[in-house]
Amino acid sequence: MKTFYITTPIYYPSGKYHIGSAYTTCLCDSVKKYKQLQNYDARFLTGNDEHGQKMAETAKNNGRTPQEHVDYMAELSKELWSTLNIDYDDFIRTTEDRHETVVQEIFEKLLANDDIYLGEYSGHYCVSCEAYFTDTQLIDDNICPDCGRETKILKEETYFLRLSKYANRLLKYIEENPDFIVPESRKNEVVQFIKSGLNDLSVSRTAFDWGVKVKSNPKHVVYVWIDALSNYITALGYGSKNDDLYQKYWVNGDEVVHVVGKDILRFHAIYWPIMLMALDLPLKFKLFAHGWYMMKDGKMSKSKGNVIYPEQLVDAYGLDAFRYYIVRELTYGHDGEFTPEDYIKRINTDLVNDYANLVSRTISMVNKYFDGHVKKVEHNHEYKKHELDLQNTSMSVFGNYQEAMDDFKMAEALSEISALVKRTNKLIDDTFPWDLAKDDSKKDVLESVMYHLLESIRLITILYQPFLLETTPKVFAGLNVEESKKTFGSFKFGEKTAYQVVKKLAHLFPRLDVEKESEKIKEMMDMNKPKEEKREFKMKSEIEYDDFSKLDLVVGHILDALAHPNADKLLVFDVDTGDKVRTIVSGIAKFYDPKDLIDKNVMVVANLKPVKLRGILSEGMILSSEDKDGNLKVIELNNELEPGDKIS
Ligand code: ME8
Repeated sequence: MKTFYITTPIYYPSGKYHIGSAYTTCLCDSVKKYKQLQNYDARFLTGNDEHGQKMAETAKNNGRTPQEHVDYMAELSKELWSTLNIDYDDFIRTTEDRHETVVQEIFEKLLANDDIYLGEYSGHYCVSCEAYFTDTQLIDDNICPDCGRETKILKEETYFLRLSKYANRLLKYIEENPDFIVPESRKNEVVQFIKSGLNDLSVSRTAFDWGVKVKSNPKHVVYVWIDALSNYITALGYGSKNDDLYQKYWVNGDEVVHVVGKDILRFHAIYWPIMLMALDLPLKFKLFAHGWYMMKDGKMSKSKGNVIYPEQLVDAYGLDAFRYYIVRELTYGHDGEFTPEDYIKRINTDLVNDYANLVSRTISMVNKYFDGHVKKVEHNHEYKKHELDLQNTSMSVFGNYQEAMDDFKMAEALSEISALVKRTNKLIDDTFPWDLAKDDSKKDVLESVMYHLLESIRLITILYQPFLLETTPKVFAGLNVEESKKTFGSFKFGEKTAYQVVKKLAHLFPRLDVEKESEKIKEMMDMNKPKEEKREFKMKSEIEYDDFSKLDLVVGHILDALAHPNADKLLVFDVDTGDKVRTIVSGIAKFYDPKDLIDKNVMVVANLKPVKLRGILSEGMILSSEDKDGNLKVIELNNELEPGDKIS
């Protein structure tokens, strides 16, 4: 038996998973089921990526320790996958011993081979934004492009992974293995990136400790990517006492596929292969990078109130509708848009009108005309050409479907099945069974037509198995199809020679009212909007009153305000602070028309060391507040206050 190993990315369990994560997971699960139908020994891995500073912060904001948080989220994730009937074989968590000990070994091995070395990361750091910026991003050589504050050069000891050493080998590998990264456009993106020059990658941190400690230097923790990417082999037992699965599915395996979103392409297409090369491990995998589900107003985000959770859709419209829609709507490698209308229309068109309708019409005709029983009849009649056409369509659909599935083109594979459903429905329009039924001499013809409908439904249902997990068993049961006739091997007209259908078919899909149901989905999305969003911010360390009293805060009166002549983000103010009129430069141009601030009383830090911002000396700072989306608003003071009044 050939082996097949498929993986999702390991998800960051920072919050509930939305339909984006569900997309990748459902896609992988459907591919696994498809491969099983092709008689592969298929293994499917998913899991959670539980380390890192952000995870520790999220835990803190939720009043939990990091471990409590990731434990809780692992349970939630597993519950979701169970709701979606995901048949994974293993669920890896990066905080598990089986993973952490091997990551430590991997790190030490790379260190011993000099593929990892200790160095220093130095860059412009903005303390307020907690981020490094490159020279080209900075304003005036040292000003943070985001908040307009001064950055400082920060040096941090860190380990680096040598990427450049392997660049040519990787390029050669990509060239020699044209299917390594698909779609082609993504491959080109990767090749270009490598050719533009690879900088060594920082792979450890000392600023936080929620991660795998470097064994030989425990003040460092392994930074996310070496930790995360290794999951694909640690889950198979690589580096442990029992590495049978690793040997079977990786080293001696036939096919390995990592399915990832476009945003993490580079990590999988460059860092991961280089890690494997450096470890001298076989580079077995193929990479499929998919696009994103977007919303009408851009990315899904809780605060926008445009998030929809898989559980809500499954609850309202059933599992199969969700699993069908989610892999049907994104076309190969591209982004797609989720809209409530499309969701309902897609179910109505493909599943209710075409498939369910075909099945229920056929079963009721077979009951009405043949008391539920028909058999294969060899009969040359006037409608033979339609039947032959249907037979031919089914075989070409089968070929196209497999080709599409092999290339991860789920939407294409499903539209191939839809084409066969439509062609089968057309046989009814071509042959007018209700007329044939009126003529006793046409009984054979009618039976042949009914038989063709049933055989075609059987074939369609075989192809739907990886997607419609609840519906296909119902349809097979309705047609009394035996196990051996549900396989790809039995995909051929005439393989099942007689049918005895049930009197009444179990309920498949209800027809939906597009307007009413779309509204319902919109309401669900609205409900997901946080009622009163808790602000997440990191509290700085406590200060003494003396620290605070070092600030000279005074009332300033804005006399004039202009755009900075050399910087789009900055405004230049003349501010009367009692002692004198100061020039103050502030990074709030994006949020104000300068003239609207003239004559306002504002809060000024008067004893801030003057700094030149794009050629203009700024003698103080005007205080602003920042909302959760990063919008700045100047703190305006009562107009009865006088310039120079002290604030404390
Ligand atoms: O990146 N539509 O985790 P993650 C489709 N831990 N896919 C989406 C999506 C959307 N709207 N939003 C996110 C990580 N994704 C790392 C992976 S693997 C060794 C480490 C996809 O939870 C995204 O593209 O941020 C990515 O493939 C996956 O969800 C996990 O994202």
